[in-house]
Amino acid sequence: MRRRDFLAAGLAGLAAAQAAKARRPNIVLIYADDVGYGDLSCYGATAVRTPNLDRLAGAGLQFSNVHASSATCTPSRYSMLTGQYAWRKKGTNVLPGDAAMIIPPGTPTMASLLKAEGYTTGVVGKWHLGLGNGNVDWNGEITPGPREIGFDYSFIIPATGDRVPCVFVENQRVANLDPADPISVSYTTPFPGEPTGKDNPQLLKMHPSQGHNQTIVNGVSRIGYMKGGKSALWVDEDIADRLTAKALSFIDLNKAKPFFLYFATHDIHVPRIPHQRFVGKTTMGPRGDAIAELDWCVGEVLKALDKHHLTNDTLVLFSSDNGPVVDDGYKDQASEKLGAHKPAGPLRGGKYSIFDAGTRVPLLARWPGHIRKDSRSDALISQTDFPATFAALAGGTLPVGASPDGVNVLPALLGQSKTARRQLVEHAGTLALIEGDWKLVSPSNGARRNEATNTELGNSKEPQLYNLAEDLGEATDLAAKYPDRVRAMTAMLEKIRAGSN
Ligand code: NG6
Ligand code: CA
Repeated sequence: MRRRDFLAAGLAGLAAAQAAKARRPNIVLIYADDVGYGDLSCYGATAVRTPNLDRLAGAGLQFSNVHASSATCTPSRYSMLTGQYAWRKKGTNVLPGDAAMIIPPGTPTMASLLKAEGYTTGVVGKWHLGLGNGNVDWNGEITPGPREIGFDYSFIIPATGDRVPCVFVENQRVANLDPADPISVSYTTPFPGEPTGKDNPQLLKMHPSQGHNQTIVNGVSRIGYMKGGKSALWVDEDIADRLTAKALSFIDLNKAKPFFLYFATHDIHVPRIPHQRFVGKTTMGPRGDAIAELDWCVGEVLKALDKHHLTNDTLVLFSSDNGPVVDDGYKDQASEKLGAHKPAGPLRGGKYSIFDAGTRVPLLARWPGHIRKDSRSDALISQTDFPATFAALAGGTLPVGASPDGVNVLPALLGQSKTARRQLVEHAGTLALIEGDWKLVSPSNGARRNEATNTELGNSKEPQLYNLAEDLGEATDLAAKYPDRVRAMTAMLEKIRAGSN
């Protein structure tokens, strides 16, 4: 080729590459907390209406066989961000609010992979992956944090709504902190003079049913002790508004270039204290009203995308970090007012459980022009697949060692393929393997039930085998009937556990 032709070809190639890059969608991942498979009206709920989530479902693809990696928050989030099953890594169980960050800086995450492809990345909402190196000074810069694993912008609840410190951390500094009123946090020792739920129940507007009886913030006692930071303390009733406002301003500020927003709502985790606007929206008390509030948050994001004419250029995903729980430690009438609502829909178990309700969660995906509206998929997908899938969507390749347990499920996510994974591991204390229609639960010594939350955990000293195609509710254990299948699936689970997928 002559030099001029060579240059022209090169330029054309560059233009094509740029055009291809220009078509890459923004990604908004809305990640709810403790929302069960039966909690949304598009998944069959009738006691609560979720019109915005239903609109999202109707404009895109609704999945029926998608799993959080684990039946609690921290491990699910760890797996979803890194693409590595959390059960492979020690220290990834539910964390206290003063824990060190469990994703080492530099680990490839869904955020860093997209950042490497030119996306501006942000996280707004619940973090619960630890911050700092183990001895956080909440009054200075908190590092490492989201920035060190690929987020350009962060506005986070450090752990959970029920754990101290009850403050937002924006770009790794406590937001609205008055330096004259520094924050101290301890998970072992109360601060003299600071009221606790245990000793001052008369100060509470919501009482614990289990634990949650330490420092009182905004009339609610929490897990852990804190003092100081008065101007920075959140007001539970305003959390959804505060987070949604930050999510919308991130979209507004970054609308000109590809962006990735991980919007991790506080709803519907305890303490469930929705804004007055949502109180009484359902007959189910705070748990139902928190679902209505969550739906509002989703609606605000969809409206903002419409307003900025970004709807057709944005892949919106909605999912949850683990299954549902009714009483999770506060007396909020969730059990009394549940009525006929089935938070797990047809599934057995719930949050904390190795039965399917622990990890099988809603997933909605919308990208007009790319995902057919009003479609359904029963492809088997793990949230652990998101990093590899997002990287593929952005046109990137995975660095060696990145996302070791993730699969690129882009064709299934866009509805172009009906199938995704062949198998997947569920985690809730013990492990379970789903392979096609079958599910094997590994034997364990864990309790069968959690009496405090009234959950069937699903543990048994014997292996259990279920046929999910015929028995989605895991009512009939077929292990005794099919010992060969139990043996084969046990061997496969061992192989995966040993590290080869
Ligand atoms: C439990 C808490 C529960 C919730 C959960 C973590 C008690 C009695 N229960 O230990 O309220 O915080 O941890 O939830 O303290 S998660 O969704 O963040 O995993
Ligand atoms: Ca959760």
